[in-house]
Amino acid sequence: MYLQPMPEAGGSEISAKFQRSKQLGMPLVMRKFAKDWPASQWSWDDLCSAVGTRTTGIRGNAFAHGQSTTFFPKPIAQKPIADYFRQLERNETSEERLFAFNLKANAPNLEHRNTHRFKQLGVRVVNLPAYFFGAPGSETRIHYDFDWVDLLLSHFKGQKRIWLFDQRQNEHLYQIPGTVHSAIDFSRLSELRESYPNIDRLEGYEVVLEPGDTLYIPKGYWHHITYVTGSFSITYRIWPQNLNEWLKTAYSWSVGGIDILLNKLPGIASWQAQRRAKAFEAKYGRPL
Ligand SMILES: O=C(O)CCC(=O)C(=O)O
Repeated sequence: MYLQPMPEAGGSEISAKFQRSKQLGMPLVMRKFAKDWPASQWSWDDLCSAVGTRTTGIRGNAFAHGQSTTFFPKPIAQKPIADYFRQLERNETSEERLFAFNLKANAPNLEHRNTHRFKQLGVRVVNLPAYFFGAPGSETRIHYDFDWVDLLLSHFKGQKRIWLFDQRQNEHLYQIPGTVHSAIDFSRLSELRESYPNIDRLEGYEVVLEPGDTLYIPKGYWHHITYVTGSFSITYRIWPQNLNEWLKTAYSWSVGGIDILLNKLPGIASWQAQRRAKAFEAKYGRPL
């Protein structure tokens, strides 16, 4: 696997470099772009008192729990959110994450308005921030977002390492047919090299995000996240900007929505799993 450093921009060059990256569909780290956002000031104490005694479902390592094709991994535990935040503050190693968490609903007294901050980049974002928390050692498994939109991920606490791969890498990633997921459990990458030899041909980008950085993830880019320390980020989606983009996003939501509904019907999920396993074996000559 070959990973090159993610392209970067800082200070006054950010807007121009972002426009160029967006045109080319290339990722970009904008160092310190979000350093003045309210979220940069939140201490763990602030976060704990803002969520009060609310509890939530904590996600884990999807592969370890046999959920490698589930869109939203199922919770592995229910716990008070403040207790989880204290674990992150103490940097306790675990697989525990909050994935696309709705902090806005759980901590309404914090200042969550950020959409205006992207004017400098010349884009409008959807006012639906997704919050991502993770303990050191936890991972968000490799995937790309099914709705085919550009993402802006701003990072506020701790450090996390992100690997990005473009759509030309789909076969090297052993994409599971009909999903936005890969068959490879990246937490066991070195053990899996022999069974998945295409891993050695993978080419992508790597960055370690620091508080205040914002990462532009172009549509269709695979992302794998390793939490280095207890940390959190907020992702916004950029509104589609032309008819083509709207059509592709609308199509992805319709197909994704129908898929989610169909999978609730008895027998459909296991039938889908069998179909995927067959298609995977036909494509890669090895079982899923
Ligand atoms: O940071 C993470 O853990 C996941 C981020 C992600 O998947 C996203 O922003 O779409």
